[in-house]
Amino acid sequence: MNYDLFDALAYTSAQPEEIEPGVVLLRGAASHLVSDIHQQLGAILNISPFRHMFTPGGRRMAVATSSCGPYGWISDQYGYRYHSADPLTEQPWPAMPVSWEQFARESALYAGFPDFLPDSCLINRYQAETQLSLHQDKDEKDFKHPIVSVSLGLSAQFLLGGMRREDASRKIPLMHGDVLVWGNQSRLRFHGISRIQAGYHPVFGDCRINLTFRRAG
Ligand code: MD3
Ligand code: FE
Repeated sequence: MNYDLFDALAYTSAQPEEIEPGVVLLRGAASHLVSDIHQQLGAILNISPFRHMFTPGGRRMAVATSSCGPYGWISDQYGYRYHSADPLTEQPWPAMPVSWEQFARESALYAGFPDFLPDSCLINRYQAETQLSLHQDKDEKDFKHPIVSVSLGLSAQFLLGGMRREDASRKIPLMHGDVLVWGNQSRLRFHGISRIQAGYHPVFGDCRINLTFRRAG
């Protein structure tokens, strides 16, 4: 599949917004890729289905996760980390679809990160009433690489915090097709997702799906 974000953005009215230094919001930028993503996601989840991981402290996570690409994010009694095999199947994670990787690279390039080569895509599923509390993403080896996130299905209120947990956070609505790229001075910002409201999305049904493309290793 041949997808060009630069072409796609030319057809959408929304302009890229730098909502904080190092955080670029591309409203609706993934819209053209939705049916491709939906189809490929089905194939990925047939190999590595959604599951609820446990925190190192033994709590079941409300967000269900899977991954694709060379590395997947895992959490268990030994900690949070990236691993090259799915602990559920003990097999490598499903391959990252070429169209996804291409899209993540183009989004990063658009936001000013020309050398982004993702080696992991974490797939999060939120059902109604699920939230993700404020945290930092710091399990990756090198924070010079950005993270690209794609929101799909039900909308969410994204909480964009500061560099310290106690800093005030801004609420930003994230809708189906929205893309966020964050890096540089914002790479270690605290962030989270407010409780998801029940609803029904024509393609993704009763949930919100978020893809985050990362350079883990
Ligand atoms: C962080 N996921 O998987 S991604 C995660 O929507 C995670 O599923 C959330 O946090 C989700 O670790 C949010 C989007 C995001 C966007 C901008 C940020 C995270 C950010 C800016 C700074 C720090
Ligand atoms: Fe995060």
